Amino acid sequence: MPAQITLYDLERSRSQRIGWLLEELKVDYNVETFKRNERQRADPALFKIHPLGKAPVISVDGKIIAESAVIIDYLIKNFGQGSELEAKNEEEAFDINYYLHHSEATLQPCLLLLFVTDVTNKQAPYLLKSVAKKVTEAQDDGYALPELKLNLKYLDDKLKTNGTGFFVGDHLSGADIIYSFPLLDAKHRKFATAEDYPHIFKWIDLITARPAYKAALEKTGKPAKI
Ligand SMILES: N[C@@H](CCC(=O)N[C@@H](CS)C(=O)NCC(=O)O)C(=O)O
Repeated sequence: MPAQITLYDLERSRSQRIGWLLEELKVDYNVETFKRNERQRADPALFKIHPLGKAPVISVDGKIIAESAVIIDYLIKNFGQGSELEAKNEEEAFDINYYLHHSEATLQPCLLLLFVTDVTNKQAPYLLKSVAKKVTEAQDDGYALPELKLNLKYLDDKLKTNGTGFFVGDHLSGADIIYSFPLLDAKHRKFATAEDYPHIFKWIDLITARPAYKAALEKTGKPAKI
């Protein structure tokens, strides 16, 4: 009997990439999409799925799995044998694992900090807006923006050096799946331009043209903008 898989998804979030992976793996799955409130926080109903109330979470035959990097690794190991997504050798497996960690532990926090200062600005009381802007700009310029640029340049160089269009080897891997959220987010929020990061922009064209990527967008809550 095929595995019963449910993707617990949140609108405008990084969980869309798990839908993309499930489409690439050609496995059947259900999607439950949760909403965000006006402060961009997730519907508290997500706490009934996992104690941290975050998305993505998946359930596989009743087993609950959280954290994008763990979910990606688990799905490819369990449903991706012989597929394009499988690591072809130990070196590839090592690189994919590194990128899974880098994306969530180093790149994503820069975007999160910028997201938080943006929400702070939008929600500051009218009379304090200019003060809030000064403080958040100092925060962004002091850490999140330069760190984000450093990481984007690093990844652009990695794509250039690899030379296949993908992050690892000459095929789609978990690295491409995990980076699909932060790199598209950086583009849509105008932190990244094609002039500064040409290889990242070529890679975005490559992944978003894939039929599985488009199919997932029909089923999941879309990321901020497409
Ligand atoms: N490291 C986790 C992060 C999960 C996470 O923070 N998800 C966000 C969506 S992009 C979320 O659920 N936010 C809603 C909230 O915190 O209220 C992962 O990659 O799965």
